[in-house]
Amino acid sequence: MAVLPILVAPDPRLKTQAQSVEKVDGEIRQLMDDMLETMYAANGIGLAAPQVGVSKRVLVIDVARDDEKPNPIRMANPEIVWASETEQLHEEGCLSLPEQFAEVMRPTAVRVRYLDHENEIREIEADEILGICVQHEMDHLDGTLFVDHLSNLKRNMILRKLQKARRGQPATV
Ligand code: GNR
Ligand code: NI
Repeated sequence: MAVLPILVAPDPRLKTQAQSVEKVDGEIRQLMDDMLETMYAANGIGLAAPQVGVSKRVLVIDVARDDEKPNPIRMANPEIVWASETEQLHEEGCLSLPEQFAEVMRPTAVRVRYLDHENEIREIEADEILGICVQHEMDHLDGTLFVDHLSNLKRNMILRKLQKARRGQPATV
């Protein structure tokens, strides 16, 4: 297992469409486990492979609270097979946009088909924070950040704040 560096915007690797996985093999399983370790170390509830510089359609999620037992979810090639008509606003953050938050409108619930860590096809219906998180992570696989759902004005405000916060900080890998 390994904690990997998390890319921060603006980085062109966060804007890139990720490639499907042919099969969930030992290498992808290792990537999933490294991503989980990285996500837990960063106190995140989800992480997508592009955030660690890997352009593959792989993501991990754990929305269990600190007082609950961990519930890691590993997905490759996730697809939304159904989305509710109703949408909801919810405040989002992103490890690649540190300390920035905004309300994003998304379907209230989705049904997702994916390959699990044993290369088995699975489907889950996700709502509440899990539904939001899985949609947020799947966006990363298409090079989309939560700020891309906002008005140009709000997006630019956040990106400028981020640049200002980073100015003078040492560059990271
Ligand atoms: O840790 C995270 N919290 C979060 C909160 C609200 C909506 C989405 C998220 S995902 C984020 C981790 C992350 O950046 N995943 O890509
Ligand atoms: Ni994110």
